Amino acid sequence: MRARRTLSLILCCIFSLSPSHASPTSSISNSTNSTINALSGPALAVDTDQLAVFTTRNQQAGWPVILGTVLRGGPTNATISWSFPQLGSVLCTVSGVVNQSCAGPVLDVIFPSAGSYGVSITITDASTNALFTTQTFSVNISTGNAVPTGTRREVRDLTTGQWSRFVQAAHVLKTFGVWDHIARLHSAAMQDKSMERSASHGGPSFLPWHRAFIRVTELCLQTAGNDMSITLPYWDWTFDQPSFASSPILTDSFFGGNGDPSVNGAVTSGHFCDASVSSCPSSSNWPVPVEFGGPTLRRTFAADLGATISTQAQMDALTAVELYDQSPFDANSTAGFRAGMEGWILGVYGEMHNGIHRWLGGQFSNVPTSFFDPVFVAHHANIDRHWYAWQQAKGCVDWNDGCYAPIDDDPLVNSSTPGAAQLNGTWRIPGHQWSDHMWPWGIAPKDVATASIYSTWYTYADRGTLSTDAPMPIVAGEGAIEFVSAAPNGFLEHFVVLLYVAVVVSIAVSFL
Ligand SMILES: *[C@@H]1O[C@H](CO)[C@@H](O)[C@H](O)[C@H]1NC(C)=O
Ligand SMILES: *[C@@H]1O[C@H](CO)[C@@H](O)[C@H](O)[C@H]1NC(C)=O
Ligand SMILES: *[C@@H]1O[C@H](CO)[C@@H](O)[C@H](O)[C@H]1NC(C)=O
Ligand SMILES: *[C@@H]1O[C@H](CO)[C@@H](O)[C@H](O)[C@H]1NC(C)=O
Ligand SMILES: *[C@@H]1O[C@H](CO)[C@@H](O)[C@H](O)[C@H]1NC(C)=O
Ligand SMILES: *[C@@H]1O[C@H](CO)[C@@H](O)[C@H](O)[C@H]1NC(C)=O
Ligand SMILES: *[C@@H]1O[C@H](CO)[C@@H](O)[C@H](O)[C@H]1NC(C)=O
Ligand SMILES: *[C@@H]1O[C@H](CO)[C@@H](O)[C@H](O)[C@H]1NC(C)=O
Ligand SMILES: [Cu+2]
Repeated sequence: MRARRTLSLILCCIFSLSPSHASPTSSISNSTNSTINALSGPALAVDTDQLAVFTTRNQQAGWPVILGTVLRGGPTNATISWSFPQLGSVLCTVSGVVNQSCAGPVLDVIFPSAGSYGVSITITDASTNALFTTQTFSVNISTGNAVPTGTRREVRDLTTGQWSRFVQAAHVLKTFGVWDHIARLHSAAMQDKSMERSASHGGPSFLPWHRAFIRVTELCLQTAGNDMSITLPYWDWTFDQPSFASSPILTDSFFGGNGDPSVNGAVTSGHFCDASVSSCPSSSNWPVPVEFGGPTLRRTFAADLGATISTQAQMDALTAVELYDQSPFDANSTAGFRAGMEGWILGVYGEMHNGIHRWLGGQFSNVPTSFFDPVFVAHHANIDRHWYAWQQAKGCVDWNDGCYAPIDDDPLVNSSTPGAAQLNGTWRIPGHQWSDHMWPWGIAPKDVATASIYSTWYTYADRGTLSTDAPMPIVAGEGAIEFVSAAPNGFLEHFVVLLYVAVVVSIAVSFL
């Protein structure tokens, strides 16, 4: 007996209309307006009366540095141009769209090797071309991980101070456009699909792609909070079974509760909510772009009647699986740790990762919008924790012993593998094999799945291990409070024009 279930995904195809007035700016210089590293509040690269610039600190070579801006005053229609002299005519990922000219309020760029790189940013009035401000600063890129090994803890095990530093850092990223930049990338990763296997979901790279993705987020949170002790909290949701609906994680103490059906499912209280409703403090305002189901964060708990939450017994069974993945290496794989954890082996392990997304509803229930809900990082840190524990239990040091599949030149990938392409005479599923560059940053599974790498980045503390971690400022300075409230509402909309077309895709999920 096979039943069918349809998981609806809204795929936002992003067409960029890069502003035609965004021209190279190397001819403009104004040395009196160049300030290097005036730091206060979060660890900002620039912090002047006119402009604040966020830039990921402690990033290693080959990984993306995300840059975001807040203008204080200035033209309502501004042209924001960046240049990276040592990189030459480099392309950027602007507001989630790859390979754009480096213009716009938020973008990311990859510095290929370690060193100190100059960055200059010039802001002009788009209508008059009048200079508003120009700043230069440096970004220092390290050879490897430059952050002390962190400890990721269960949400409930954070101290009150740690939880509030995490919340505040998330709001700083929101203010600088960085959170939404990351969220748009998570959305755009859905575009690259072959046989429903995308760059990030429905295939072997599901686990390494998300490990890299949330690690970038973690470094941004540390920068925003000027605190290297900030780590991603994980949500051990099987622990909340059987009374999942009363999980304290889904209350105003942590990630907030259900949406209010009378206001279209908007979340109206807690740390991430719609401040146009009186029960939501203005400092908790968490707007979501309209094209991603905004303008508010929405949730509709258990509205998807088919959504189920896997149990601890199912999780225990899954973590005993020896094989990482197997043919056809997609959502139809009927065995293997990856497919089970993602939630495709329903009859044995339940819905795992997918079930949590569906049960919460709102933005979180659709892949292209899910990162706009901040609970994403705690959910995916938990998925990553289980993979990490699985790797450690098997003694994984690399792909050997079934620790990753498909490996490079894997004979299990052939002409009948869905979505396979013949490259240089070998059948491959691009973006998913051990050394393949994963979209969009070019980081490979081997860059995150080798024991010597991931075990030096962070470890996971068992649930119930109460934290005593002290803050570790990156630079001497105060908290980030100033930037949580300083940003004018809607400041992002003035600068970049993006057109989003929603395409509804259905993935048929078969289960026994
Ligand atoms: C540089 O800044 C000064 C001081 O505000 C201003 O007078 C001058 O016009 C600026 N130069 C350019 C080239 O915009
Ligand atoms: C971006 O450009 C680089 C270099 O031109 C190219 O190798 C890469 O495939 C491009 N990425 C995308 C997603 O188009
Ligand atoms: C901003 O200025 C540019 C150049 O003058 C113009 O084309 C564009 O329509 C303006 N955008 C807004 C939102 O005013
Ligand atoms: C920077 O430039 C702007 C616009 O030209 C000017 O109003 C401001 O005074 C300058 N700031 C400094 C510190 O020179
Ligand atoms: C980068 O390194 C240079 C020289 O080591 C140092 O002066 C500067 O403060 C550093 N910048 C940042 C943003 O850490
Ligand atoms: C899974 O198999 C079904 C047929 O059983 C097929 O229709 C579907 O396209 C397959 N999905 C993927 C992702 O290969
Ligand atoms: C392709 O690989 C699959 C899985 O390893 C295998 O079952 C199948 O027989 C192979 N097909 C061909 C044509 O080699
Ligand atoms: C293709 O194969 C040749 C011969 O084995 C090798 O030299 C070359 O590097 C390969 N190219 C790519 C892109 O893998
Ligand atoms: Cu997810």
